[in-house]
Amino acid sequence: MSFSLLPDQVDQYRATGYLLLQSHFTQDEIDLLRSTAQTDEQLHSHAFQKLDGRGNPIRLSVWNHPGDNLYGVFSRCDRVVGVAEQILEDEPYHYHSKMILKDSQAEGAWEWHQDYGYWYHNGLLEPRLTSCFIAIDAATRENGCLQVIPSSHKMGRLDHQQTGQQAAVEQDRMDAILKLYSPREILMQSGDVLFFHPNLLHRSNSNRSTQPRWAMICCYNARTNNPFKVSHHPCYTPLARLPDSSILSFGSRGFSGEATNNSWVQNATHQAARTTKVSGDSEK
Ligand SMILES: O=C(O)CCC(=O)C(=O)O
Repeated sequence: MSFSLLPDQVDQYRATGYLLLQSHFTQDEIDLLRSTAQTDEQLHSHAFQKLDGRGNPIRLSVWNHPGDNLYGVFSRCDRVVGVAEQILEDEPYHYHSKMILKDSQAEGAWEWHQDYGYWYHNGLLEPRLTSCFIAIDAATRENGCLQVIPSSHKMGRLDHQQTGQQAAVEQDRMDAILKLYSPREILMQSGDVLFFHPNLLHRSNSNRSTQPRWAMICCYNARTNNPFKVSHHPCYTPLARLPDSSILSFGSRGFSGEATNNSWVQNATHQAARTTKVSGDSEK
């Protein structure tokens, strides 16, 4: 029987802006994902660095379409797409996925931001998207787990400003938010997943540990929220869903095992896309 959320879990997502699902993937499935990613030259050669507000780099790879590779199987499997469909109450399509390569001792941090803070500029009229953070490694306080501000998605979209090479919530507003709301650390075991709303405020610290904290984040948009203009992320593209059993039967084929993959989002494009408009600009 395929996985589906209980009504309480949907309510929890709507109330807090996120939902943690423990052991959503088995250790065999996650071990396969980790070993495939570790040895995938294409994944690493397409990775780029972004600087945080203190000038420290974070490393990630971003791609638009789920290819004929193991990452594509994860992002198309019922266990993920089915939850996205329940959350969005609409047909989800793959907006993009990224591999966050937070290595041991990596100094880069993520600033407080909402993903819709910059996705808005891609022509999306509503924040009817959801992201699925798949913990490949355990995420701890020491290795820079995700931090969220529960229910912050209810603040609506906030203005962001360029901070290093990231878009971050304007500092005076963020200071005010932190006086009133308490961030929560999302501690995760490998195989856990976190679904979160695109207006949920989130960040993460640098990795001060000897353990990596890699994660794959798959982002979905609702079919009826198709962007009104072309951007560097796709318009509605039907998603070919796969049964959950496909993960283990597919085996270890990453980007390097594919003939070609033209859906990489390169550093410069991603960078430009995260460059935000200043407050009060004409897009408001
Ligand atoms: O992996 C993390 O800690 C945060 C990633 C993130 O916020 C993003 O990709 O927008």
